[in-house]
Amino acid sequence: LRRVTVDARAAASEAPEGYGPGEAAAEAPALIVYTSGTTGPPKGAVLPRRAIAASLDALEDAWGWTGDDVLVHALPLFHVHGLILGVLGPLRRGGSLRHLGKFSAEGVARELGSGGTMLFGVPTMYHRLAEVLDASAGGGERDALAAALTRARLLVSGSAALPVHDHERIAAATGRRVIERYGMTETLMNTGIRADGVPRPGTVGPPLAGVELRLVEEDGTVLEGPEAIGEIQVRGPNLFSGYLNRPDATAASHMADGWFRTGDVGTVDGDGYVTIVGRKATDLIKSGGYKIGAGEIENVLLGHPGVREAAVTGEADPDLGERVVAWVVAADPDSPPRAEELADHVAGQLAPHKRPRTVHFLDALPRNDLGKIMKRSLHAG
Ligand code: MCA
Ligand code: AMP
Repeated sequence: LRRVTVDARAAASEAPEGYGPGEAAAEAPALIVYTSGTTGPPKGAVLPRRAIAASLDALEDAWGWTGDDVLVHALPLFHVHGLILGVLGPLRRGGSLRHLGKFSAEGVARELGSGGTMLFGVPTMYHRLAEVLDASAGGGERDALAAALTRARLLVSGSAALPVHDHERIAAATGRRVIERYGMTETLMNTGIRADGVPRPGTVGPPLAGVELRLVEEDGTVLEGPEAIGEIQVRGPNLFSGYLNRPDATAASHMADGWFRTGDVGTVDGDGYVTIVGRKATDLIKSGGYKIGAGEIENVLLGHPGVREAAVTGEADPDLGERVVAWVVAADPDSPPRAEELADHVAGQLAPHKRPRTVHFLDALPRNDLGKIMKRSLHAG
């Protein structure tokens, strides 16, 4: 690639007020990252410079992240994980990044085996690494991967829960523990296992420096103690400044005193380690680490001429964590659209990762007396 050297100081006179060289205002928006809700179009989370700096510096503290680190990953660069942690992180520390372009176990082995020090990934990627490590016939590929993972300084998983089974398979093959951290587009990073801390598979570690975290009951009661299960709320310099042009959604997501409602349900043990046990909204699906709103897909399916009614659910999937499943009543039951046609329709209008991986055709959707679709009984089916 051609290398372009930019003289930021020389360009200063052309920069708009507040965006020249040196530090722009801490509250100035740095990025607007879109995130799916349960209904309607995605919302733009406005992330100020302050939040990005605070979150990356908290990770520096937790992981001893320095300019000597060489980060390896294959994350998409349009989300917090790949863009903020995966690109701005190395830039802020003065370190470097080797992006694989497309995820592969072979690419991970190559880059961690030749100087990479840290690996960031979503659970689907670690699951795929565990599959290679497990393969008895893996031979050279398996051994090269095991050696590369063993050499790395830090293996970090986030964006969704890494199943304990995958944790254990990687530990058995490499003697190394993957550590988890818990974040969200609106809050950036909330908790994480420290590099010098005790890894505990299934937990996401204690709150990062500067982050306050509490559990709250449905009625607003703040819960205490290791037995408590409640909604995780967070407060700190890592939080976004609001949803773009959506004061209603911003207000709905915040408590009066600055606490943000994550919608995740968790517990906190005696050492402050947080475990995520579920999520309040059943209409949010996490597939391959991507957050996907069921309502958004239902609306697009309903726009297909072959579909009369549609409901979308998330079902457990060993590779993707959850997979998008569509339940469809065809406009003409005698000639329903093909499942691939519906998947292509969603992939074309929204994004390929939002396409249904399974389509079930039904004569009618189960509804309660108020006409609301009973999604839980679809799961049972
Ligand atoms: C397949 N493809 C299609 C179709 N079917 N394209 C169009 N129409 C179709 N019907 C294409 C896809 O575009 C893709 O192409 C290729 O086929 C494979 O697609 P897919 O099967 O979906 O990919 P995969 O291999 O299953 O992906 C697994 C993955 C991916 C690599 C783990 O899910 C991934 O990158 N996840 C990362 C998500 C993430 O970064 N989340 C962070 C959110 P092509 O290969 O050319 O693209 S931030 C967050 O959660 C917070 C802050 C946090 O805590 O981190
Ligand atoms: P997003 O809105 O795409 O940024 O996704 C944020 C959500 O991902 C959180 O609210 C959690 O539900 C989930 N998440 C992120 N990291 C983890 C983790 N380590 N374990 C479990 N869930 C996670």
